[in-house]
Amino acid sequence: MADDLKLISADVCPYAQRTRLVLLEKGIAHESVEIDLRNKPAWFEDVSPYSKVPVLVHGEHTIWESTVINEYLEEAFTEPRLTPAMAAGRAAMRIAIAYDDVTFVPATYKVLLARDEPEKQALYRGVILDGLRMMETRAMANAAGGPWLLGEQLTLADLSIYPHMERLAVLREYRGIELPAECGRLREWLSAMQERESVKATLHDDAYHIAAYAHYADATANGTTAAVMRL
Ligand SMILES: N[C@@H](CCC(=O)N[C@@H](CS)C(=O)NCC(=O)O)C(=O)O
Repeated sequence: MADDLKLISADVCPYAQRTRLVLLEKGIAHESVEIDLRNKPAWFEDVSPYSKVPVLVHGEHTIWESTVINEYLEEAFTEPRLTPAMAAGRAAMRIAIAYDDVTFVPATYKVLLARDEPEKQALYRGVILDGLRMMETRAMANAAGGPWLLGEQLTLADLSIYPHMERLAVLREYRGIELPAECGRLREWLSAMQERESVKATLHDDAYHIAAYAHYADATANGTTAAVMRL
C-alpha cells in the first residue's frame, strides 16, 4: 500500500500534521514526501492545485485540503473508527473542526501578520480568547467525562484541532496571548493528546514552532498562506 499512497507534507505545517496523525492512528502504510514551503520544488505546483500541503496521492486520485483528506482516509480505511457512530456525534465533530478552520486558526495567523496594527491585533486577540473559552465550554459539554473532545472516542476533531493547540506558544511569544486560566479541560486534553504515540511521533517543542512562525510575526511571510490570511 505504501507504493500506492503518498503524503506530500511539511514538518512545520499544522494542517499536514492533522493528516499525519490520522495516518498514524490508523496505521496506514504510506510514503511521506517532505517539501520546503519556502523553496517549493517545481513539481509541487503540478500536484498541489492550491500550492499548499498537505496533498494525498492515492493511486490515481489526488486529494487536498486536510479536512477532506482526513474524511477520505476515514472512509477508505475504516479501522479504527475516528468518527462517531451517531449522526449527531458526527455533526458535533464537524462543527468543532469547522470552527477551528473558519474562525480560530485564521485569527491566529492574522494576529501575527498585524505586526504594526494594534487595533487589528486587539480584534483578533479577542477572537482567539473567546474561541479558547468556547472550546473549553463545548469540550466540557460534549465530552461528558471522557478524555477526548467528544468524550470516550478519539475523533477527527481531536486530530484536527490538536496541531493548532500545539502551536499556542507562538501566540504567547509574539503577542502575549495565553491559554486562559479557566481552560483546565483543554489543558488536560492537551496532556492526554501528548501521551498518544501519533502525537509523540509528530510533536515539536515550543522553540521549534516559535522559530517556524517568526516570518509571520514580523510580517515578512510571503507564501500562499500569508497571502490568503492577509485578505
Ligand atoms: N486549508 C488548507 C490549509 C493548508 C495550508 O495552509 N498549508 C500551508 C502550510 S501550514 C501551506 O502549504 N502554505 C503554502 C505557502 O504558504 O506557500 C488545509 O486544510 O489543508
